[in-house]
Amino acid sequence: MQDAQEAATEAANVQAVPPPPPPAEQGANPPAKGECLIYGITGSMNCMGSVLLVTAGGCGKLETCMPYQDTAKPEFLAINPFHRVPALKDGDYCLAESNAILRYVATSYVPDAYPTDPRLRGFINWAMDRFSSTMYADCRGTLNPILGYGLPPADQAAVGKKCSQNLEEFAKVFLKGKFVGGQKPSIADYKVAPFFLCYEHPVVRARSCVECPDRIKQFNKDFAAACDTTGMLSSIVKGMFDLVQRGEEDIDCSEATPGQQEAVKSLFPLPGREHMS
Ligand SMILES: N[C@@H](CCC(=O)N[C@@H](CS)C(=O)NCC(=O)O)C(=O)O
Repeated sequence: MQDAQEAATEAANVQAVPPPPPPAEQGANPPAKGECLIYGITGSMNCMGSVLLVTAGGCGKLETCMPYQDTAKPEFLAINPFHRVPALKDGDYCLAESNAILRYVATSYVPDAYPTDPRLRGFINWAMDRFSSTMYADCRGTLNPILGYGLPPADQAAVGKKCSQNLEEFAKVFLKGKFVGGQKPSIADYKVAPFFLCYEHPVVRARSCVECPDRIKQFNKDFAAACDTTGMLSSIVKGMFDLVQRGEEDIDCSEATPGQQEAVKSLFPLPGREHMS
């Protein structure tokens, strides 16, 4: 039986235990080990940065979610009421918008991709903001029409030229090192890499008048070597645009890899994709 001294010691120990956390709010108890689900499709370059980051960081995976179809279902709207992919679920925590997802995943599980040094972090954020606020518009006028999301712009040559100039300027300002993050890829690199790889495909030059700068092509090689070691991104991008190049009328996926088939399937039968931005 317990004597009085043992009981007193036990009571003191119990009191020393910190109080329980406040009642569960969304995200109050993130799992110790990341098992992030990235809702989206491989055919969406907005999604691929997050998919590549969780894959490289070993902290999550893609959960296929078709825009305009699955994104309208109540179970998806509970994750992202604004419909769009990518969206993230990490335990009971939900998040959307590709930049927010990249920041959350890196801060939680892949810290090397989002260094805490305020100056480097500021530079990385600057590159991400530059892409989102200005260069994403270039994608709408160059990549999206090729993939069937909307009509080509009235002056394709002008839009292609502006896009090429913006790529040159991005390279001059942000790619003084190997990556935006310096020697190591950062979340800004994950953000832009899927789009930059698309710009290198010959069909984008032929149809959208984009001249992909050599520095961007070099970045694509470096990023593939560092972050796309399985070739997931490169095979999907090549597969999609090769198939587009062969003609939308007769898309034969029989020789494509399963990843490419999934990417292509995710592109062509989308109802309402012309409204996609
Ligand atoms: N600004 C958003 C853009 C996301 C976006 O445009 N997603 C498209 C697919 S690429 C989408 O989910 N469209 C479906 C819908 O609007 O229902 C981001 O960076 O995450």
